[in-house]
Amino acid sequence: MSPSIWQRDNAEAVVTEARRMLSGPLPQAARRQFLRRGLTLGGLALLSGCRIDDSATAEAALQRVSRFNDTVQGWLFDASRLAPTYPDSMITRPFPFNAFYGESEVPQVDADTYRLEVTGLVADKRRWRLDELRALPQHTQVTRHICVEGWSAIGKWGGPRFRDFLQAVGADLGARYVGFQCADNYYTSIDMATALHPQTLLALDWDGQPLPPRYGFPMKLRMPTKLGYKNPKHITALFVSNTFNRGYWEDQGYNWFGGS
Ligand SMILES: Nc1nc2c(c(=O)[nH]1)N[C@H]1C(S)=C(S)[C@@H](COP(=O)(O)O)O[C@H]1N2
Ligand SMILES: [Mo]
Repeated sequence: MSPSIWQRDNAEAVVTEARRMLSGPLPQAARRQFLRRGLTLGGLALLSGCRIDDSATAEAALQRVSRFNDTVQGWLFDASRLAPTYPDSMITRPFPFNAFYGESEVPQVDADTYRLEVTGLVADKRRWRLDELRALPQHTQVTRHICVEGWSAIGKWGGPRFRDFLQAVGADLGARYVGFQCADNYYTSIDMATALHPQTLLALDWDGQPLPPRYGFPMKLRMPTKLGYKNPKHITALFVSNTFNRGYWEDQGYNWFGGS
């Protein structure tokens, strides 16, 4: 699909979504109160008594705002705009570790038996060994990783461009999403425009060395255009799809697009 068609489809989606939101069941007074309380979950709890009086309805309203946000972010995403890069001297040392568990529970993946599973809308569903991924042209980038928990750090990642990999497997580049499964049962999914962005790397290296286990061995998807939780570590399987899938943190309320 050409970028202009992609943008037009999204523009229509934005208008439809905005119209639905404005005519939706959220009454004006409740809407004002909702905004005044800063759209926090705590604030939502205080809303009992108004017409959004059950948490399922309030949650649904919030979800709708978040999905609207995804649409707008997808629409505004400029596939040719590059995230800032930094000199090696600015790399954060030690680079922080983060996961939904502690560092002692990092999964240990065996390099020799590892195979990346590739399914969905791809011509070639062969599993990939690490040396095959290393045979693709390698790129190195020093970029800033931003975590929603309030920290950011500069790191150096290397590996093939995800775009080159998707082309190598004959992926349908007009499909909407790419989803990921990880060795620690983490999962997430991204929009195809970001998958094809020139700075989106299938990172095999950190700071010139194979990714240490804590940073996602054997491989993570590194996207300087997205927040930390959208960058899956320890990827074991990926799938190209037109069906929307969420993610580990997204299922707990984080915004799906997660642009940074
Ligand atoms: N497989 C997996 N990937 C993950 C996570 C995780 O828990 N498991 N956490 C995410 C979050 S919230 C952040 S901030 C980054 C942390 O990456 P780092 O350990 O390289 O700093 O990994 C992201 N990817
Ligand atoms: Mo994060």
